[in-house]
Amino acid sequence: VGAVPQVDELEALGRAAGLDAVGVTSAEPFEGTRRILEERKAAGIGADMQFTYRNPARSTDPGRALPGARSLVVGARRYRRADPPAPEAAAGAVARYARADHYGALRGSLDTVADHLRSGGWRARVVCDDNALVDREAAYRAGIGWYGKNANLLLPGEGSWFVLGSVITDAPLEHSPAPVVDGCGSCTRCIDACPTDAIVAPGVVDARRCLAWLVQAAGSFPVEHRAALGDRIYGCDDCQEVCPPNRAADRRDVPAAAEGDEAWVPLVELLESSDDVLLARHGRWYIAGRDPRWLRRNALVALGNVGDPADARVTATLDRYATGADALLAEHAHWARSQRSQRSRCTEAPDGSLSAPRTDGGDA
Ligand code: B12
Ligand code: SF4
Ligand code: SF4
Repeated sequence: VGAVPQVDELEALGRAAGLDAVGVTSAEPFEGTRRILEERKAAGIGADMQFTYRNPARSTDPGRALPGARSLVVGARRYRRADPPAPEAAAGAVARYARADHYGALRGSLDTVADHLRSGGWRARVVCDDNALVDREAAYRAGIGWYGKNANLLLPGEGSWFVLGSVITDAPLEHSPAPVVDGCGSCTRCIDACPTDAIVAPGVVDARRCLAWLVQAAGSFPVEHRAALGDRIYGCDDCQEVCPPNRAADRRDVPAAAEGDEAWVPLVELLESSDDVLLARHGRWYIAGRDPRWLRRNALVALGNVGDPADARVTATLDRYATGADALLAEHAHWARSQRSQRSRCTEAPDGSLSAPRTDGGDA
């Protein structure tokens, strides 16, 4: 093998390939994270998620992903872009990280670093949103950011709109300085803003209540969280939208939306599309069992929450599902119809917001 690459050189290479931050840490197992994963799994907080929860001993040991691993070169890539205009028809909202293939872009950047290491005779493997490694902990150890109370990793002065990944290598690289110190202070905005109270302690998300998991999970959407889903069909950004470091970064500079950014999906159209069309359009997303039925389920709930009560196409679509052969989707369509008719009984306030009609007969 050649000389051990300089960290500056790898960082410059990574940045030129589109990374916004680069750090290096050792490939020692993440013992504390393994214990946390096991504890949360035992407490039920991990729901029935697989991913890194499937085998905590594996997902916290870089040496299992690349035998002989000595270092991790960790990269962060920004995914925040401006919102494209909302369509007129009832539309399902897509979280920012899922509007384009940001993981693919990050992998591409990390591949450049991995190729450079390989060209010097070292071994290198890229992992990013992979079951093989817990990405946030790698980034924390590499000094890229701190753990926010919403569990996301925040970059100093930049916030959390970043996807994270690593190059695991057997090169004995010099490590970055110590992890970044906490930047949340006394703020609790994310905890207060979570629509389902899923942040059960600072840095601890209960997946059983987190909308970002519930839209991905198979099965019935829990009735108690359906109204909170609002117009979302994939992902949830509330605990990041309210975050002051993100807001400060957003005020400074937000790149324009890119061609093809998929921030909205017309709901009736989604519900009228075939499996093939849905998988061709949204197959990049994590959909349990790659079964578009779960996307339809989300769309039915969203249509109940935001579909125009006077729109005949919405009515026809909900009726078709409510009387269809799929009992689970029929139940969601029934819920959506009743949610929609409750909303149509609401009165419109002068500021345009909807409020429920008074039922208490009071005059205060
Ligand atoms: C499973 C998973 C989920 C699950 C569970 C999320 C979770 N909090 O664990 C669900 C489906 C809910 C989810 C949602 C989202 N996810 Co996700 N997800 C993952 C995945 C596959 C594994 C995460 C994991 O192992 N969690 C296990 C637990 C143990 O980790 P943790 O919550 O981070 O726990 C740490 C903290 O608690 C901290 N800690 C310990 N003690 C204390 C004490 C205090 C006070 C604090 C503050 C912290 C702290 O240490 C723990 C262990 O390291 C990773 C990809 C990967 N391979 O790593 C992406 C990943 C974490 N997700 C990501 C994203 C973008 C999201 C969403 C923003 C997407 C969206 N808009 O809908 C949401 C955010 C929800 C949230 N608030 O966390 C990014 C995060 C990027 C970032 N900057 O942090 C990742 C890293 C994907 C990637 N490669 O970029 N995700
Ligand atoms: S992603 Fe949404 S539901 Fe999950 S913790 Fe954040 S605000 Fe709560
Ligand atoms: S909203 Fe406040 S507490 Fe939550 S992650 Fe952001 S800075 Fe930290």
